[in-house]
Amino acid sequence: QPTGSCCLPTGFCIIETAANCSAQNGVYNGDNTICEGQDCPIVLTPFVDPLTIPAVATPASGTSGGAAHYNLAMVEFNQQLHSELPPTRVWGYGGTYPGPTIEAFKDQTVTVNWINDLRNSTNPGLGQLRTSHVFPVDTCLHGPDMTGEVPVTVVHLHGAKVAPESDGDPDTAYPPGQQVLFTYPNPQAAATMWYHDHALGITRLNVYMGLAGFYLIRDAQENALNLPRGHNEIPLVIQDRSFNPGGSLKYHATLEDNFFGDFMLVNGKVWPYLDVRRGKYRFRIVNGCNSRALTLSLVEDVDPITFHQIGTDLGLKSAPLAINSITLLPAERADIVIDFAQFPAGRELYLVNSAVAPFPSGAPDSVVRNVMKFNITATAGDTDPLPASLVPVPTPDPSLAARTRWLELRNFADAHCPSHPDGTWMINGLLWDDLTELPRENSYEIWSWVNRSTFTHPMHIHLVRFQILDRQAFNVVNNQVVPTGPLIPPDPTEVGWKDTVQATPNQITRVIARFEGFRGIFPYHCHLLEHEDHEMMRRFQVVCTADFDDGTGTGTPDGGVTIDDFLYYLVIFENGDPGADVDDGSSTGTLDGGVTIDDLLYYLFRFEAGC
Ligand SMILES: [Cu+2]
Repeated sequence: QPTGSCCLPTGFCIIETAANCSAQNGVYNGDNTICEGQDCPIVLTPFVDPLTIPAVATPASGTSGGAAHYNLAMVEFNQQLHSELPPTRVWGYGGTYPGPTIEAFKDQTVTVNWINDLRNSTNPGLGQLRTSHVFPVDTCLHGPDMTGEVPVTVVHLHGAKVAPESDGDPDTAYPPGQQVLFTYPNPQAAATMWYHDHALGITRLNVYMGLAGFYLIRDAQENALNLPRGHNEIPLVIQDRSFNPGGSLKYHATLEDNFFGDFMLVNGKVWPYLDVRRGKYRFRIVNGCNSRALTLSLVEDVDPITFHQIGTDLGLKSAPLAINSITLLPAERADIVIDFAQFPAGRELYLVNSAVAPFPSGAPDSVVRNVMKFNITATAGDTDPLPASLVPVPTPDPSLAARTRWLELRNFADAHCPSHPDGTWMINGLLWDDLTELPRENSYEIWSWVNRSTFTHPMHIHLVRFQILDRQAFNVVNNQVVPTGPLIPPDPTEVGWKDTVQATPNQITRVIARFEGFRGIFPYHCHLLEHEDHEMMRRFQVVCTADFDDGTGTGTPDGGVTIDDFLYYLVIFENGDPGADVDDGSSTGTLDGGVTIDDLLYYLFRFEAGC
């Protein structure tokens, strides 16, 4: 019997006869072929594993869903990601991937002791504290050029209104054996948030290993709405991954501009299925991919099935929106309701993806279509109607904006690490240490993302929630951006409170935010993790309301409150400059669009206090 190389579904290659190869579900490559040089694809059967739902985190003290304290350790362990794969080494908070879901309530403080206990053993607690990463670390990048191969970590609660010292400053990532206590006061509306690693220069590697989990904040307003809840409310984090033969996670050997995996995982399972009751389900979806965009639709065969979007990144929409598909870039969330009561028991529906990678200019064969499957059972579910309206979502008045910032997204040759052939994505050509955005506390600002590329960059601003005003095309004339054409309103699925916006190619995307809650320095960045790790991340500083000038008379805050600020303010107050609007008489820093004595009094109060 002649033999040849045989690709097994596990990705391994063996020398076998054709008959023995096919008996093992292998692909026979021909008589006398050899394994060397064979790149055997891993073949996994879709929809054979049930969806796992992350456990709700158990507090060390306090109450889940209210004020509570948690201890969560980042640990290394094995977890089976598909029944046809051996267990895979992953990292997870609290020993699961994804980590446990933290249930929180508006204005009730959660504290978490985040422990970096990554060890070179998949038995948590055993082995030595890690001094190197599972993946190759690019020690030329900002971050690892200081921390080396060590798997430093730091947690960012994405979407949280939180003080800078608990925001997960990427610069403060810490090595195995250390821990930090973060405080989340939750002064914000109900939303689907998620926590994930944010270590400077290795976020892509740490998140890829599994460091992510849900943080759901609820409030009385949402609870008063009759939305699907309990076992009819399920969070779904969608992430693409690739595997080596044997099931270990596969990632690039060197830094590349993107990572696109071959398989789609939902809550840590490859292509899972979910048995559903005949009724409504609320799914809180996070695009947790490193780089891959998702355009999600629900199909039985080809025709998309209508479902409802009820929320955006940072809260509920004003009313449910009937849609057939939704596009989410990494870190964006969608809160959706699917009504399975419209189908008889036994029917099978599929959540599928149609977004090319990179988005939106990738090749058609870059799409990973399968996401997950729903099996409709005979059991009755939640058949209550959706509320016709949800919560008020007032759009901030653009005329209140103290300033508009122009933020150009461009690719440059990498001066710091010339070995990177794809160059580096930068914001205004500036770096992490260039602190040039200093919004005043409580002021509104419009940030214009000017995307001079053919890829969509999901731009995330920490601390704040914002709304998208519009988009506009531009021409580049003599290397200057010249806006052209009409202002395009945001897609209906983007209307609502956001913390991450699709800065679309060759367009100016304008968002408006109020910089409120905390003063201090926070990051803003592209949420394509390969870009974020490679300079597409900068910082802004929320400064005192009384900080108006640096002595140059140009209205440039400098992070301090001195007589310069007072003199500058007096001039713009006297002129009735709209920028002098700092209060509406309520002494809360609420703007009213007019300049009156209230503003001067509030200014004086904040000036005297020095903030
Ligand atoms: Cu980017």
